[in-house]
Amino acid sequence: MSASALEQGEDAFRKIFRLYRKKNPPADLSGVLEFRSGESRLRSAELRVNAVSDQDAGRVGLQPLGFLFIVNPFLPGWQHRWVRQCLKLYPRKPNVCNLDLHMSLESGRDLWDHSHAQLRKKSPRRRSEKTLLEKLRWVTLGFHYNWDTKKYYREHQSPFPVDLAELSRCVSLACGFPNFRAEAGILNYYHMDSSLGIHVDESELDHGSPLLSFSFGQSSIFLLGGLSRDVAPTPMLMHSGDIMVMSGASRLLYHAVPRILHYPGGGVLPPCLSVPPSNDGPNALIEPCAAADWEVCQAYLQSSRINMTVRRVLAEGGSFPEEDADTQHEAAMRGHGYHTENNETQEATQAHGYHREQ
Ligand SMILES: O=C(O)CCC(=O)C(=O)O
Ligand SMILES: [Mn+2]
Repeated sequence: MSASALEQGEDAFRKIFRLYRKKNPPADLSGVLEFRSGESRLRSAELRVNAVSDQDAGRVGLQPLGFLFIVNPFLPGWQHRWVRQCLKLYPRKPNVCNLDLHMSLESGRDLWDHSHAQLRKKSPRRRSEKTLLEKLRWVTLGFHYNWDTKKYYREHQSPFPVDLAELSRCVSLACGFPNFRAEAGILNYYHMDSSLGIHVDESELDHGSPLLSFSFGQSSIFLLGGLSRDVAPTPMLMHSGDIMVMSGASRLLYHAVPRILHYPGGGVLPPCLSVPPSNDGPNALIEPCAAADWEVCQAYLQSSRINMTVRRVLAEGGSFPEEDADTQHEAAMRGHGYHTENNETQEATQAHGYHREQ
């Protein structure tokens, strides 16, 4: 990109971010990669259980796998189950979410209990007051990411959900990463005006493991850039059920989500949930989503997108750097809502923890 195109403080990535962030008039999407289109720039591959590892590929001179995009591999009815987990189960304690500090729920009630009746009842346009579920912005799992210090702490962790760990194990294995371990998860909850700022995920102490990303609900434009923000990013469409694997050289690339959009055929899941039991493996880790639960999820997803990223934090045999235990404890508590910061301010400036790009 020519230097003259760079306004002050405007790098190549931010220029593209702003282009796609714009709603009036909306950006022309003809340059955005659509993996379902079968266009010639893209090579497609089936998700294979015995895929080659980067290490093995390197031994025979094949380029490493790098960035992988898997077009929705979920069986009918299964995206619904993951969506239900993201809305009903994962926001529960001991997991951590952006509403922890500000939530004064009656004892025994959680976000779902609090919101489901309201959500089911009315269309978003007719609801003046947002439900708590609609105010949910992020949930952290496993080693809880600290948004203030941008670190993980040995002391601040809870058990990683077994079902999501197993999904992650299967996907990473199928992509040739047998050593992946789900140790931390960040779930991002987006609405139609949300965006995720330009960032690199480098807080994990092991960058040798891939980062797995699962998307559900409305579609989004995902920008994948380079090792510096001076590299103009490639825009691509991400739809419900799609999985991205950032591995190898792509693990530390700049990326962002400038727009959530209603894309024809992209984000809306079919209403039918009744998966015949014969289609359900005998050992299914998560139960089907009940019709009543799906009504709530569906109302939520009409104008929302959910993304789960799963990360390995520690290298094989690795450990957290030795820090003074008090410092660690204090830092772990800070940034997770144990201090009295105003939620509105926090939400406005830090909707997803990554700073907002305008
Ligand atoms: O929502 C997405 O697709 C990206 C999420 C992401 O980059 C993150 O959580 O670090
Ligand atoms: Mn990221």
